[in-house]
Amino acid sequence: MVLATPNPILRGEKVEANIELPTIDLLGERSEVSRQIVKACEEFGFFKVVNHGVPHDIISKMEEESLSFFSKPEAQKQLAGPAKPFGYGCKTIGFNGDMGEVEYILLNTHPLSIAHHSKTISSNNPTKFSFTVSWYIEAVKGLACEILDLMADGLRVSDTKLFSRLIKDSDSDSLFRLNHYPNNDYCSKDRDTSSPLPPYDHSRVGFGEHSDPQILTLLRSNDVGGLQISLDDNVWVPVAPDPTAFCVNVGDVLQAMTNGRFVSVRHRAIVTNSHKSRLSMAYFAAPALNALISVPKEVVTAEKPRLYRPFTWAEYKRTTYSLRLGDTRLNLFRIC
Ligand code: GA4
Repeated sequence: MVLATPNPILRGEKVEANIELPTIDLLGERSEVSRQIVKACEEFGFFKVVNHGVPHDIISKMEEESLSFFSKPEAQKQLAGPAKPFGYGCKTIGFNGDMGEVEYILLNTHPLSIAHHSKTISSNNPTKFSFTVSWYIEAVKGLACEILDLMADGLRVSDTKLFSRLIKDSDSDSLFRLNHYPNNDYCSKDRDTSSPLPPYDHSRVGFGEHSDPQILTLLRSNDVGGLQISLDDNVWVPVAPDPTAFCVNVGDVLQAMTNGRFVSVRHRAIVTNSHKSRLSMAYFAAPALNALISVPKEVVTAEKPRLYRPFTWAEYKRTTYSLRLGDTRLNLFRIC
């Protein structure tokens, strides 16, 4: 990890330019891989996986379908919206007034839900869209399960399938999100183009800072940057884009299930001044609504007593949706 002198940015924020996320090679020796994953989740809450086994073909087909949708005229895209709860959304995020410079498709990963929404997202070939999404989701779900099992191993949890079982449940409430952030050509319409832009303009937030509520997030982005993670208050670390890798992060539920050993870190997406738009595809692995979030005995000790009260995913989700994007929620479930 290389630490650089922080650059002062707007509103007292700092961006640490040269911190690199831990990179985990899934072809490595199993016990070493699980040790590295645990370390990354404790220190960063984020890591990159390479040699992940998700076929390139699946990723590029999903990217193609996404770009073909986002390149449609706005009026046509609106037919697949609003994303309340699922479908196409533009600029508005959630239900409580959050906004960002982003357009997106949000889907529940249940096959019937995908098939239903594909009819409006891709009216000319819904079967193809639905097939591509289902194919992509099956592949990333497999990767998520593999990573969750490695985590359980690394934490010495005897029930090694404890985490992955939650997302394998056919009633799992996992989500899939396609985010499309505007490019520089889009913003140059309203600005003085005579002076060059800095690589990032922090007044242009694509997706504001937040933590992910679920268990685990697997994000694949194209070669345009914008993702930043918050390691300390007001210090933001840009994540260099790597289309060959998946960026994995711990969600709030996994922080609770590991009794705070793993951290669900706040992150955001900034609109970069690239001529190409950023496309990211996020799989949010979640339990079923009625699942009780339990803490394995191995992570509760005399020195580290239980941090959170038991709750169901439905209860946690309800709290999440009653709050704003940037609000912290897991603290509300803490045992004082
Ligand atoms: C953040 C992570 C996922 O994108 C998401 C988001 C959800 C939404 O866009 O509808 C939320 C946000 C996310 C957390 C707080 C609430 C809910 C918007 C919002 C203001 C799909 C999710 O699960 O939680």
